[in-house]
Amino acid sequence: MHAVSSTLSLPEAACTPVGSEVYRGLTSRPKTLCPWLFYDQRGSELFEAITELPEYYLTRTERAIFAEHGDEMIAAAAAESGPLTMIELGAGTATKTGLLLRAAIRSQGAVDYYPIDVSASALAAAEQHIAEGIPGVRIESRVGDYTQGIEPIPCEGRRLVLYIGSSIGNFEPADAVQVLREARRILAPGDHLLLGADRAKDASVLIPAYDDAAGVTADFNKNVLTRIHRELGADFNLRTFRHRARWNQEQSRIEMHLESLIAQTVSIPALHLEVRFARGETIHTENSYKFTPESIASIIERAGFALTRCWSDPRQWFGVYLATV
Ligand code: AVJ
Repeated sequence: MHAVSSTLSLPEAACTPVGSEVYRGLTSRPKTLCPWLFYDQRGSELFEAITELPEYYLTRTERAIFAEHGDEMIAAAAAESGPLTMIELGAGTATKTGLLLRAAIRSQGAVDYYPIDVSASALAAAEQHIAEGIPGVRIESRVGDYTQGIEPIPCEGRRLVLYIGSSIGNFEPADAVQVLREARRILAPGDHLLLGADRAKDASVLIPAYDDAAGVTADFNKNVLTRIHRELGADFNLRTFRHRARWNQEQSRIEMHLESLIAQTVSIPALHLEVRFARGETIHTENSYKFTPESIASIIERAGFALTRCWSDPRQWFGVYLATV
């Protein structure tokens, strides 16, 4: 037997990204699981469905801001000296980016676009719908985890890094600063970051956005248990867990939890793990931070950027921030 594996007492599955995260999270107190676990194929479909829910205002509000101010955003980020090159972190299928790509094409005729995402299939979908629908985009996608560093991106003019959709809200503030610092490393003076971040608002608007009447967000949250069943053999009974969305006012974040409705032990064979739940105990599956203009400005500035402009919608529910290095 190989020396390294003989010293490890954990089974092989505990060394895969999913296995090690599930092991870490379900042996922690309180129990947690990282939001990236949501996004298997079914989870990605459920997220797309969430973005179309009447209660989930984020996606349509950000899109409306881009529709209204996209040309100004591009003009503010561009320089006389050359074309703007666009880079998108966590691009996914890049459905919202079209408005900004079109704005760039209106101003400079064509645009180089580098979407980065962990999902190769999402990037393939992005390439396909952009090639079909937006002539003038030269697209070169990159598969990878942008939080672990970004490869340099060549360009003649200036770079604009897009980090939209309030993905930044999944990180604790200190980690959010780190993520933006990673982005800043590939930028030169005069390059820009365009950040979309949800704004703090009344709980009566926030809670339904994360606990919708049709139950899509509940299915999205519970899908993580289905994934652990499929990939690690866990015998979760979905009927004994309930979706919970809470507004944590002190930390200015929505928290999603899965609450065990009974005292129970769940076994996860691939991890040689038995997980005990008390009745009412939860797995904390997501934080979605909500920002004031001041709190997001602080994160942007701690990451070494200077905030140059911001835009919002008439109800001031969502914010788009332009910053430079
Ligand atoms: C993709 C992280 C922006 O926090 O609103 C949607 C994910 N979770 N409904 C968010 C999500 C529950 C979403 N982000």
